[in-house]
Amino acid sequence: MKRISLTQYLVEEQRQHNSIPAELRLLIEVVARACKTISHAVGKGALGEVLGTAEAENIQGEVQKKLDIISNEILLEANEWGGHLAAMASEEMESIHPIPNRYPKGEYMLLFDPLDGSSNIDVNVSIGTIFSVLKAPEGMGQPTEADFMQPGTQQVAAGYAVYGPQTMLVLTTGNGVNCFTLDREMGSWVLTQRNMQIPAKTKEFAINMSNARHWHPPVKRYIDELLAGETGPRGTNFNMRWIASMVADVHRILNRGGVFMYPADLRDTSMPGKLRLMYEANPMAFIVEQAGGAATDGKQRIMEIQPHKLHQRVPVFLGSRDEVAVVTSYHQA
Ligand code: AHM
Ligand code: MG
Repeated sequence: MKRISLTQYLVEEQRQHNSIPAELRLLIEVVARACKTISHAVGKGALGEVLGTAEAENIQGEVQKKLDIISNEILLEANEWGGHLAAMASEEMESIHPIPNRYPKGEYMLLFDPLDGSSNIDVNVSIGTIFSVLKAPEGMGQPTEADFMQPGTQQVAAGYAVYGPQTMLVLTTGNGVNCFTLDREMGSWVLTQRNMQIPAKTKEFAINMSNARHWHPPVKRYIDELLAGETGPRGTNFNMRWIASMVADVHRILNRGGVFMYPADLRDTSMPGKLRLMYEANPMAFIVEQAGGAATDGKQRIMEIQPHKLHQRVPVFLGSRDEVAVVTSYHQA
């Protein structure tokens, strides 16, 4: 098999479709390199003294794991000096991170969840990094949070790395979804799946069932129907998977279909749902749509939501098109 590296893929993509400007290509390569470093730290586990809890809490009041902080620093350091970025924002930092004055500034803005699936870090279950790239507004001066308030449709690239039995990078620049596997000996990303497609139909769903008593009626109705099996209204048996790492759940859905849900529930008042629009929902929605799937908040396309704050949370329903359509229609009924 002829091996195509991430660099070769990006260069050829740029030549054929002109869809990846050189600056964006370099930016993606830097992010991919940072993910390689994170993968290395994750792989060391206790031997690298990276497991366990740090003494800090993040902006959401969540206890930070050591690897949350290490991954955040790796991404910041890797991306600061390249000259492609105007600013960054991270799930782990309260406010945006402008590029320090000692470095040139570029025309892109990078957002990331440095280590998603934190509850799985210490138990050796797949975790990941999620990222999203926006263009800086024309004539932007000193970057502010307002510059980031762009709907997901404005993303120029999005991707995730999943640190599992294999480390993989899944990427879209708006021209389909491709998957690269990290060759750990060579230290390079090798194209292993082209043009990933999510089957429109599925018999598999993913939701944290322990929240069932708090769900709103449309979600309860939808899940009840799935659970009723072949004698119920859906006339078929559904299977359930819940990894509690969004990257790993989405990766499974990209490969064999399924529907992933993290709904708002009765406990939420000001902050609906758990997942963050800018670091989790938008990049995953872009990837899923580019793979022929769908992503809504129950009412509208996630990528059309106008953000109003950096750490905004949203309900998420994504994956196989037909199932997302059903659960979304129940919210409209
Ligand atoms: P995190 O960014 O703090 O790791 O939280 C996000 C994660 C998702 O990866 C996952 O889908 C969800 O939280 C799991 O939540 P729960 O523990 O409620 O099942
Ligand atoms: Mg996270």
